[in-house]
Amino acid sequence: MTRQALTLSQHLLQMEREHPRAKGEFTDLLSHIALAAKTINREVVRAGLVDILGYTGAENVHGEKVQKLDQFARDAIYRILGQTGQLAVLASEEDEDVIPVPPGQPVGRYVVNFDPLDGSSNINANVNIGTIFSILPRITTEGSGTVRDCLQAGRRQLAAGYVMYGSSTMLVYTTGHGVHGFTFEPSLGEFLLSHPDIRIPARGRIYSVNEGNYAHWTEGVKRYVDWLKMDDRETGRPHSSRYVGSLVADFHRNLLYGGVFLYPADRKSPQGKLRVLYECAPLAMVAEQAGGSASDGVRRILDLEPTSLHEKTPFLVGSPQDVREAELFIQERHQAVTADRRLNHVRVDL
Ligand code: AHM
Ligand code: MG
Repeated sequence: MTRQALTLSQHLLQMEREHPRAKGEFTDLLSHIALAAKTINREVVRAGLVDILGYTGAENVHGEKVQKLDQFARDAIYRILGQTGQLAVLASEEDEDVIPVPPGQPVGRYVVNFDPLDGSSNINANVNIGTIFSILPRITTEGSGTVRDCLQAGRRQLAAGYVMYGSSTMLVYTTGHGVHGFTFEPSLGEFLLSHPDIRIPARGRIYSVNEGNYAHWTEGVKRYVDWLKMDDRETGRPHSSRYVGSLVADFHRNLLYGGVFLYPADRKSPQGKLRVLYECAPLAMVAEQAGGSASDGVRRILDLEPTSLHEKTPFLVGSPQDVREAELFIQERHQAVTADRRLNHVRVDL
């Protein structure tokens, strides 16, 4: 017997019926994100064949070299979402200021913050890369949307998700009703529901961090990672190290298998490397909706109130028990972890 998988559009309509507050216009926005993802995917898979790889020669606002595919992805998202009439304003990791809706388009009620192509240093090696998106309600009431609309705490997101371009291309999203994953079927040109209602394991056996930064870490981070590598069968250590260097790929694997991803603050990058609006807040919403958690070491990522578009934050995300342990080490409260790991939960009784 063959099973008929739901397409993304069918699934979005079903979600609208089950959750009537999920408005049609919002569904329309997600469908257009999927369309942009297909367009970007087409270029990503062709990248090795056509002369599209390599640098444009320009630098983005972070002083990094902009690669052609980054720019293509940014333009595709702007062009396709800009036509929906749903947007008040956009902000992207590649742009210094907010991006107004295209001239002639009506000003809508939603805000999209996005990282067009995350992990772009991996493009030339044919390693997974991704698009990350966050949808917020507009809060200003007059004229075009402004930077205030983009600078909202992550807990106000209406939807968030990512597309991962890899051995197969996947779109994973949440609108606050669980996390759902779709795999792109190239011959149909459709995203098909392959991972309904994803739940992250409460505890994992994987840690993902760039250990090349070890010398720059705080004592708490060093102790945590050293502790994960210790041999202790009773508490399931050592853990395995897995680090792609593409956030979407590292996050996605840990979401399915369980584990923790860290990009902590260090002496070189006192605020960490990853950006609140384009990377951390959307992935934090996905993680929490899947039963996981996300923290800056002390605070919940979704409660951070960003004050500038390109603000960075230390980022711990993944299985809730692992994230809690990492927090305790980072806060130098690791005695609370060691005693209780056997009980399969972390006691915080200091
Ligand atoms: P990017 O937005 O410039 O691509 O940088 C973000 C990427 C993440 O995908 C990844 O987790 C991180 O940078 C890797 O950084 P590092 O090379 O320092 O480990
Ligand atoms: Mg990025």
